[in-house]
Amino acid sequence: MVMDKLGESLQNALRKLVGANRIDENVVNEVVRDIQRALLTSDVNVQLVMSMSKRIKDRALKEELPKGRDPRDHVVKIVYEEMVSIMGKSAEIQLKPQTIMMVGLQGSGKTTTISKLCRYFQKKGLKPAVIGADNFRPGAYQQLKTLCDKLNVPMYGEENEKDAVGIVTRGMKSIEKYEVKIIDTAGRHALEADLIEEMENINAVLKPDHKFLVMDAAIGQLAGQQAKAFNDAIGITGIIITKLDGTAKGGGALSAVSETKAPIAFIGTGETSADFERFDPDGFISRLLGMGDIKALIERVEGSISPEDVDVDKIMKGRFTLNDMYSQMEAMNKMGPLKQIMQMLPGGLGGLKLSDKQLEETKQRMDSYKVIMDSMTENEKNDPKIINASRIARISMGSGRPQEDVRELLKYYKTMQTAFKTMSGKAGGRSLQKFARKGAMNDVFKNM
Ligand SMILES: Nc1nc2c(ncn2[C@@H]2O[C@H](COP(=O)(O)OP(=O)(O)OP(=O)(O)O)[C@@H](O)[C@H]2O)c(=O)[nH]1
Ligand SMILES: [Mg+2]
Repeated sequence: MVMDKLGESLQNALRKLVGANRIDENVVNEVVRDIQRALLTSDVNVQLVMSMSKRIKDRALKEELPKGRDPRDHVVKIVYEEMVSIMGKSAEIQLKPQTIMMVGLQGSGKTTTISKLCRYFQKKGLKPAVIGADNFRPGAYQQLKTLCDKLNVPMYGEENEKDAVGIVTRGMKSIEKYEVKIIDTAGRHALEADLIEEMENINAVLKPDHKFLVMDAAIGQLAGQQAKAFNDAIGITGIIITKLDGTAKGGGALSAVSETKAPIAFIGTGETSADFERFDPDGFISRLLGMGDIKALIERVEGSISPEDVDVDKIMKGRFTLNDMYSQMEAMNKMGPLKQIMQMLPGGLGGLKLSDKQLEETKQRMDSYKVIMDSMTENEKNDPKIINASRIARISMGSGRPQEDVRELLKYYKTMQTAFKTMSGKAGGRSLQKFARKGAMNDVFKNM
């Protein structure tokens, strides 16, 4: 994963939170300290880290807990929101014919990023073409040509021609009929007068819709100053941060540009044209925090899981069928890797430490249960009582699983059914609903 060190430290911090018995000042302070350390190591600006920590603490301890929400989830949500708020904004990219000029310092990744952009637009059904206007670095023409050839993208260039503006003018005629025109320009080791002048000249003839500044993530928070300098010089419409895969300073680069006017358009996460994605702060942070889709997860924990997923009413009446169990497994699968869900779930499960091997076995077991259930009839799934020895034999044949696996599934189903029945007898609706949502999965693990 990109920025996995930062991700790991943040996830460890959140795990403490999720595993805590209750949320109090001590827990919040400890978690915030961990988050601070993680962000500072990732080169996020100290001031930014401090003001964010203060907001997390204030909100976690003072904000009124929305009705029915688990305090742990509330704090997780606060951390998530505050993390999103310190990241740069996402730039809008329209899927229509457009001209894009690439600028940036030497070696920042402009040329490589062009091939990534071509692939991005190709996949969106738009035809890209490229002009190589880097007349500064020897070999620049050939590098771009090779990348474009791989993607079957036409490239206009003039080897050994020194006049970049001339190349651009002639190039624009040559690739006139293409929808997305991308222009590569030369990099320099610093933003000097001659680079600014060349950018201005190309800018003047090209009048591009987008001017993308390409920056290497390894510069960390210096990305802020660089973005500002380029923006002041020619006006940037979007930023592309590259090489997020190769540095621990990515957090610094991503957060530093949030101060500048230019939003982040894309991020580069590797050397091939596929290692590229639109920058989306929400998705990015939720992945970084290891939450898969944190929103879905929190909603689930908050109790708003969709009725199709688990029919709580039915379960409350004591009719918990194999179909319900199946839906529950499906719902779990939809939510992403088991491990992430476990880390997120409050109470019991969050504290249950299962090894990767155990988790893998559990997942395989659940997958196998699904295969077995696929070989059952609707009647059998709705009324598992009727599954006798001959039916077991048939289901085993149909699913290609040993009969003992079918028996084990039925046994597991019975355990859960009994648990539901007991709950609906003793407890009120709320606790049963909670059980239906979380507790049942607890059983999955305890029984295995
Ligand atoms: N790991 C990794 N490497 C990248 C990424 N983007 C670019 N690179 C590498 O960075 C190096 C420089 O990339 P270029 O695309 O040539 O950079 P440039 O800005 O065009 O360089 P100049 O034309 O010399 O200014 C190459 O070795 C690329 O493979 C990325 O997202 N991840
Ligand atoms: Mg280049």
